[in-house]
Amino acid sequence: MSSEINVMESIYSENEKIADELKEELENKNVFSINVLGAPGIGKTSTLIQLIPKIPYKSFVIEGDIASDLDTQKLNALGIQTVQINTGGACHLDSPFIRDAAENLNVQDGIMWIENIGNLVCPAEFFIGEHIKMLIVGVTEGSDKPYKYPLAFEKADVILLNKCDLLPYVDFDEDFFMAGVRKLTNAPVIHISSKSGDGIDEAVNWILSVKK
Ligand SMILES: Nc1nc2c(ncn2[C@@H]2O[C@H](COP(=O)(O)OP(=O)(O)O)[C@@H](O)[C@H]2O)c(=O)[nH]1
Ligand SMILES: [Mg+2]
Repeated sequence: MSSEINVMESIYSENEKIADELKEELENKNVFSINVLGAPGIGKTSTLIQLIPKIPYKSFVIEGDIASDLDTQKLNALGIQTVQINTGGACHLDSPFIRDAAENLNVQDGIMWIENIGNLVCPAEFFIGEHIKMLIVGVTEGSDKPYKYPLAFEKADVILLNKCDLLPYVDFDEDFFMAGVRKLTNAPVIHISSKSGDGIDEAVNWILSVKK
């Protein structure tokens, strides 16, 4: 048992060490990095497609998926410089993956978006050199998610509540959701729809207000 703990501790600390170095390298290159977290299908790629054209800086995207390069194809077709990471099963991205991908993208002077593997558990646990974590949740997931997945909310610098165009059709208890969120964090919660584009300007303004 204790050797298991030691191995886990050394995996975490090696990841953290590389993440710290990577963050410094990114700052030297004037790159601001955003780690995008959220469940599968919640609209991470759709939100990037809405946000990126409205950001007055060059964007670089790292797409994390267990398999396939479908999102990368989609973004590249829109002229967004994107590189794919396939973890082959791992449930989160770690900093060595990101360091290699950033080198591959030759990032400089801009924003590096990292679409993490779709889930609300492991990606929240790993610092991967980012400046901020952007959590995307949705009205279709149910209002109990802050209660069930607290770490993702606690770690988020901003929370985008997506698919608000579907509010009339789903049972989403916003008061219950917000009460759960506010027990964990004071991070802003921005209502968006990546289908209609509602709320995207507010999200862009928030990102620009924190960008270094
Ligand atoms: N109605 C609605 N559908 C959305 C919205 N955002 C994403 N979707 C749809 O949800 C599905 C998954 O979106 P995607 O961006 O691929 O999610 P990801 O897996 O988190 O990257 C797609 O069919 C999108 O068109 C939204 O705000 N409203
Ligand atoms: Mg995606």
